[in-house]
Amino acid sequence: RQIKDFPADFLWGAASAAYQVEGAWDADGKGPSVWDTFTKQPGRTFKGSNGDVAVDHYHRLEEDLDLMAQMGLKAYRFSVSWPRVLPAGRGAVNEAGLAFYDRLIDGLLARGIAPVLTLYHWDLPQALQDEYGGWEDRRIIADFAAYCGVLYQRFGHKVQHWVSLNEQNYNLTNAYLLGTHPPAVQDRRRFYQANHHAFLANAQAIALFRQTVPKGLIGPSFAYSPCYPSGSSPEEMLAFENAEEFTNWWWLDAYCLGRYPQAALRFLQANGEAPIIEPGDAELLAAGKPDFIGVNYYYTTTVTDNGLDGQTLQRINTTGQKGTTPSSGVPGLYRTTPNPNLATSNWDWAIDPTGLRTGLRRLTSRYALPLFITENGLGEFDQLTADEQVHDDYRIDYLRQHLLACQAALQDGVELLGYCAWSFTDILSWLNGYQKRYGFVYVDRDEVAVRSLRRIPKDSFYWYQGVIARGGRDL
Ligand code: GCO
Repeated sequence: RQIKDFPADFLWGAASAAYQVEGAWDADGKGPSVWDTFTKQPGRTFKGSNGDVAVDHYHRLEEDLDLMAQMGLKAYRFSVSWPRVLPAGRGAVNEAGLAFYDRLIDGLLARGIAPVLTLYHWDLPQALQDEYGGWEDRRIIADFAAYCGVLYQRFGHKVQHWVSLNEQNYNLTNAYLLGTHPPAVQDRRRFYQANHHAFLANAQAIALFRQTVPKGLIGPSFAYSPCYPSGSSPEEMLAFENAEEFTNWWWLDAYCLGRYPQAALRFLQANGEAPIIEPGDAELLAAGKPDFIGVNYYYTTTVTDNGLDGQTLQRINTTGQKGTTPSSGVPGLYRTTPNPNLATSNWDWAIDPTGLRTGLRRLTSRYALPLFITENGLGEFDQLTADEQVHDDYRIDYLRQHLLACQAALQDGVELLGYCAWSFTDILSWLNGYQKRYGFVYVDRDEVAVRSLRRIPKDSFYWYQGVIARGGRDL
């Protein structure tokens, strides 16, 4: 059968996030973020790792840009650190912070690489957390819009692709249900309220974008884990529908349709967990619909209808043993269960390229929007050989299978703007330090020792270089 080619203007990319790569945590006037504070509390992360230095991208910008050019990247997705630009979260702008992103964006453009700018990748200014509890207060909506406005004014004429909020679902689930991201709360009501404010902030930022950057494209990046029923009984199918509403449609309907899915909303109202929705909120959500959905895809989730007790929310592992898939099962409605059909990574994440194809099709059917894979990749324990190579054939295999799934989805009629592999260099894993590596480029350091920070392209670097050069043909 005929294989559809990737579009000629397909954005072949790789991604990162400010806190995970920049380092320079207090350089040139940057204020602290909630992650600067949180990672320094005992027991929060693997071996107490933090982003003070990370992979020092802030000071090694030119070297990293040259590696991107060598690879032939068409797009690079990065995030801006809010407290680097606005050290107190609002008010005074730190010119030195903006200047760093000017150098980054100009350096990309000079090398023919399209910048994909993420406005928020979890590093909330500590000042706003202290002042009013960050996402738990409606003041965040105006403060986030003001911060975004600074970036639109400064970079709107040279950046076309923008990501609004990165993985609100994953970040706030960890922050307010599992207690593993700052502010480490476990409270379902506060969880839904914080999310409601984030939806409003997202919509406000997009509405402002329409006025300021009329030719740009913007959308949120969602940690999308399509659900499967564990079996075909009617009860299991109902549990599957419940899981889709609670883990996917709650966020994507709010972003794309401007409303919450009905059954989940009723359930939360009946349990006193629904967010307080004020007059005007629905109009604001309707005014801030995205141009595309950013899809961060790592694994599928399989669910069953077995009874649940509320205490079984799994915690993300920070001890260096095998991790667990973060779960937000809802008592009585569904519970996650391993899928016997799928192999898992060393971090227990189901490896499922076909699930990506299925997911892209579902999103297209439900929202009829272009899609942009803003993350996909494999976190593994990479080994540097004695002659300084990394033979990550497992990563090549993972990425190749997922690109084949993208190609099949294109064949199915999905509109796909691009694919940003996670990640370009190795990065600081938020909770897992440097034992869980994702990059095309190995970085010489670990949680304890910063070492040389030397960049060493892995086998996957040369493989992806070839894929891009061939425009995705002959995967
Ligand atoms: C990790 C995570 C991250 C996320 C990314 C989400 O190990 O810390 O996997 O790298 O994938 O930050 O947007």
